[in-house]
Amino acid sequence: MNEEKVILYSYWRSSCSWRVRIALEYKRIKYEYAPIHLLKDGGQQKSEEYSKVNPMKSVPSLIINGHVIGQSLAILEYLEEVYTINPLMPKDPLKRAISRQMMQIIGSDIQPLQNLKVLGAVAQLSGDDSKKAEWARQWIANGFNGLEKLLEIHSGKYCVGDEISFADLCIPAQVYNAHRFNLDMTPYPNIARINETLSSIPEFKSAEPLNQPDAEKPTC
Ligand code: GSH
Repeated sequence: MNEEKVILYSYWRSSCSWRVRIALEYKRIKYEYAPIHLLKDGGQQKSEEYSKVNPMKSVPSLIINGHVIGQSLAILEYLEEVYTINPLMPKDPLKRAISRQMMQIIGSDIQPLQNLKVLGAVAQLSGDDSKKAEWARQWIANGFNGLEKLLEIHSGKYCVGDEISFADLCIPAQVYNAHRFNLDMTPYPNIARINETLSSIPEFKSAEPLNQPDAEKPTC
């Protein structure tokens, strides 16, 4: 394996970067934090230089073992396969499938619809900036409705039983965004409970937005 410095391109408030930060902390992988400001300079993710790192012009991207990997869920899978210390998936194949099902509700069915560029398009097409929050709330609720049902069946202390898994890594950022867009969390007691439990785990704490070198005082 080509050992070299591990670099994470990240933005403090990026939900996809947040999941990867938790995994890096959890697996005790030391890394350099390379901030990409998603709003400054028209969005540094769109720069020519960064586009060469990540052709989708988004964070996170991880430089590791001589490779560049984008897409947060692909990064999680890589870390889990290569760094076997502190596993982030159960051994049981069914539990793994359920964890991925939950992870993809957030990673594929919610986050892409409330991403910065999609919210920008919503505002542009509707000609109404206030539609952004309404849109985001609608799609977060749509995903949370399904996720909450699955948690009623499968959760224990964490999303799938009592073992931390990929699904848990996706919870904090999505709940943070739910609050940011003023979604009423009352219908989601399991999501709120698991988020609360996760928030006291040191590796989850270190990955929080306000603990990142590029953190700013939230303005919205
Ligand atoms: N599917 C990608 C992943 O999981 O990594 C999504 C990445 C993504 O949407 N990242 C956001 C971003 O960079 C931050 S959470 N947005 C920039 C933009 O919308 O211009």
